Amino acid sequence: MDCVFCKIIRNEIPSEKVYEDEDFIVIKDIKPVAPIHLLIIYKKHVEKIHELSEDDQRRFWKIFYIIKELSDKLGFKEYRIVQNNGKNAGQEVPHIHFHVISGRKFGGIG
Ligand code: DGP
Repeated sequence: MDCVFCKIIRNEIPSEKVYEDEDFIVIKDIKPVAPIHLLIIYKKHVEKIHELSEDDQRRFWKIFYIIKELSDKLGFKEYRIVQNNGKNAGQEVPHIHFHVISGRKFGGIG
């Protein structure tokens, strides 16, 4: 599959991985917008939230565990989570992922 995140998951493209389990990997974003900018990527190729099956949805509880683990490990306690769904929402890579960004002050969204 010609998807950049699938290639990263298969180790065909190098990335700075900070976490991995059977369902998710977490890498550093190649274009960070803050000192800490992580991408939590679902290993299965699903584009958007509304395409997740019930089984997928049950696996997503782990995102909260991963964020807590990484905030403890990397030492960030205040952070923003961004999840873009679809081109008009700003999604560039059509493979579901969550941005976790931290290390500077953010304003309101919009
Ligand atoms: P989004 O716009 O929500 O689809 O965010 C996609 C993000 O993925 C964007 O911040 C840049 C990042 N990205 C794209 N290609 C690569 C890559 O090859 N490696 C890494 N580490 N990040 C990438």
